[in-house]
Amino acid sequence: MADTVGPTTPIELVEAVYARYPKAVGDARRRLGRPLTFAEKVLFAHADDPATVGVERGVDYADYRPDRVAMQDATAQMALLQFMTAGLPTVQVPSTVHCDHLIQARVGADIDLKSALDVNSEVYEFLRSVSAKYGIGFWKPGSGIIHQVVLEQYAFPGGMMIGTDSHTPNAGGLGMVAIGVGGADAVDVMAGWPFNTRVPKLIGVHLRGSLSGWAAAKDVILKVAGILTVKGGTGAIVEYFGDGAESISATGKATICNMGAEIGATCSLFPYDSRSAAYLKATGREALADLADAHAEHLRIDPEVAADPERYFDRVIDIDLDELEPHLVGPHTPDLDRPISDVGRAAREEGYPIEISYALVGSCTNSSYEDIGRAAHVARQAKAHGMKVATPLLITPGSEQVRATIQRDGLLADLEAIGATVLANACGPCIGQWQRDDITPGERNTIVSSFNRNFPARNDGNAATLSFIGSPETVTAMALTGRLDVDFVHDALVAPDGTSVTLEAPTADELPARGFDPGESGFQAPSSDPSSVEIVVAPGSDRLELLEPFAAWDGHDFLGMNVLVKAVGKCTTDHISPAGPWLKYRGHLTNISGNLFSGANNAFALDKPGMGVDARDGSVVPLPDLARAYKEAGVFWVAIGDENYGEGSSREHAAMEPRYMNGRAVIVRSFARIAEANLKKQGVLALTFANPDDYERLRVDDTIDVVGLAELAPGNPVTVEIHHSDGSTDEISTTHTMSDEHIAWFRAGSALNVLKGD
Ligand code: MIC
Ligand code: SF4
Repeated sequence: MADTVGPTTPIELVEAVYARYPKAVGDARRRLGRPLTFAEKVLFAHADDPATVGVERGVDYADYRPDRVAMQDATAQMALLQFMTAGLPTVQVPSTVHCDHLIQARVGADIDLKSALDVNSEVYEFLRSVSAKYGIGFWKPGSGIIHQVVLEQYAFPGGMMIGTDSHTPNAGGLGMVAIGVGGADAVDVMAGWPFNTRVPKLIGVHLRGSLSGWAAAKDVILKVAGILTVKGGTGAIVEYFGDGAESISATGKATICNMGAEIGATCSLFPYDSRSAAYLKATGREALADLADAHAEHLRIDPEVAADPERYFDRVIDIDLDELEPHLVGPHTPDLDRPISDVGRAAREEGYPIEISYALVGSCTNSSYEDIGRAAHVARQAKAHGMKVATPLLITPGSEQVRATIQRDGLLADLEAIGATVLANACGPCIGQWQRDDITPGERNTIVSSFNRNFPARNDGNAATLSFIGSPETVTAMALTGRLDVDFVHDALVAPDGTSVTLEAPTADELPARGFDPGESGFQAPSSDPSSVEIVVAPGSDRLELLEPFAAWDGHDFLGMNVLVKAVGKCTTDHISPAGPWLKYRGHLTNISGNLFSGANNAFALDKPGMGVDARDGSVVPLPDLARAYKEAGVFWVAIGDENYGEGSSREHAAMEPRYMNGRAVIVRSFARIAEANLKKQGVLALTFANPDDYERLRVDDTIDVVGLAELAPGNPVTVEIHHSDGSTDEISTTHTMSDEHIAWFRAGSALNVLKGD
């Protein structure tokens, strides 16, 4: 397999995929007896067996064969530590590792990258050598953020991939079904097993009209997030169609698909069109564009479905792009959506700090040539009037190719001329790798970014920072005003000489007229002599630790468990296993478990996030310490969650840590898709209250029995007995989504144990 892992997807791989389409699409039409959406065509073309694959949306589990696997450095460590224990000589599907998350943003690109190479050398060397040995392509630090590199090099219309990052769906902008997964799912596929997931529901978004003025691709997804909310896309593929789609560039489409993660969607998808072809050609993939043209009928929705979408989709949303205004979402959640014209009013009413302390442009979501071009157009207008930013503006290019090109074409200079600072091609401030020293911890302040997530503490580790999200041009304009309450679209700004300046709506080339400058290539091919590659995990390292298998289930019900935490409200993966300073322990299960639930708001100790009550003596202690104390005492525990538990990231640490610390069940009102899948993979019971009000029954000093485990079966409820300290007991019913295969994982201790045949 190693010979197919190069710096781009080989045309032969795409030819082989397209060759499967006529039969698979024929099978699908015959079995479903109706025309198809584009997503259905891609799914059938990648079904392990299109003739028998499950078809009932939201019910059946199905096996798919993705064309590629992509992993980023923060999640790849755990994925590859698991893969290593499987004992295989090489990966079975073309796979790549991208070093992007571990680079800290402090001073600027060059210095920050050098310091990252130094600080993370042990981890980079581990990832490099594992990649070299097992036939995996390796993208060095500085080459860019995984999703941009994938879009530029690997994504292709009608393909399917999985990636160990929740924003993997970015590749949907080029017509790929690209799904974010935990590392254990990636391990299955790399080991040659199919990717098993629930047949997704289908939400259709009908785009009419065309994007113009200040409205950007970002505003489409902010609007959709406002409509669907953070859980509205759970278990569904969001498929865009309609004439409006073609008014959006390929990179703009990628922005929309990227942020589909924020509404819980399995992935999002655009059809192949002339804008996709233009992007493929501009990124050196002319032959691929020609091939896609030749198969175009399979790479879009059937016309009958587009004409009568309500009949075929589970839900349809209509958006008229002609009427779309620029939006800003936040704080603290990506679905709190307002048009710019309404932000000032809301800020005053809600008491948000009006002055903006930082503005940030870039990330995997919004750092394309066009994005930076539109932001630079705003900057040029300001410069012409002698204006500078009123608030510091940080720019994170998404890839080395974009950085080299925007530098060559003077766009970075335009932004620097108004005072912007350029950071390394990496995640940086988007993932809490931002060393800010302008505020004190706990200080309430407002930031605006063109990123995708705005959970508390996400960017700077400070839960009191109010983070808002908009398009790159919106963020740049807001950096100029420095305030939340200036409607830069309709109102004039004041230049230093007192003249008033009305900003023109930004325009920019979608693709560089002189072609992309590839910059410094960051790709390293796997070794041609794998046996010579040695993988080093130093004993005693605090960054890397080889994995011990989790113990198999002993056949007994779980009795007398404590309630470690009862999470109130949002409990995202950033609450369960925060990133930022903890990113350095992503390859060391013991050490990273020191952050378990440290951001969670616990009903039993609400004064401060991350605190818990020791059921044995009533003392209030940090949750990670409590979990460890229970583990050391041999006590099993459960975690209780509210709606959309585990929303956000794909990090499987949020499931491995509870498992490692003796958590045996997580019982919630509802799960986010990846979080639930990750728990099942690690052998934790992922249970949902049959009656959501039962959440209220849990008290701090309860003990919990989960009974009838010997009869665990697909579709059967699981009984949970809640024993209160007053001697009373509540017996409640919970549901689960375990298939026979998932139950086998639970019995074996984890999915990995099954893979290894333990
Ligand atoms: C994120 O945006 O939260 C991350 C960091 O990219 C995560 C992955 C991780 O936690 O390593 C994601 O989105 O999956
Ligand atoms: Fe990196 Fe942020 Fe994108 Fe996650 S969302 S991949 S942290 S840039």
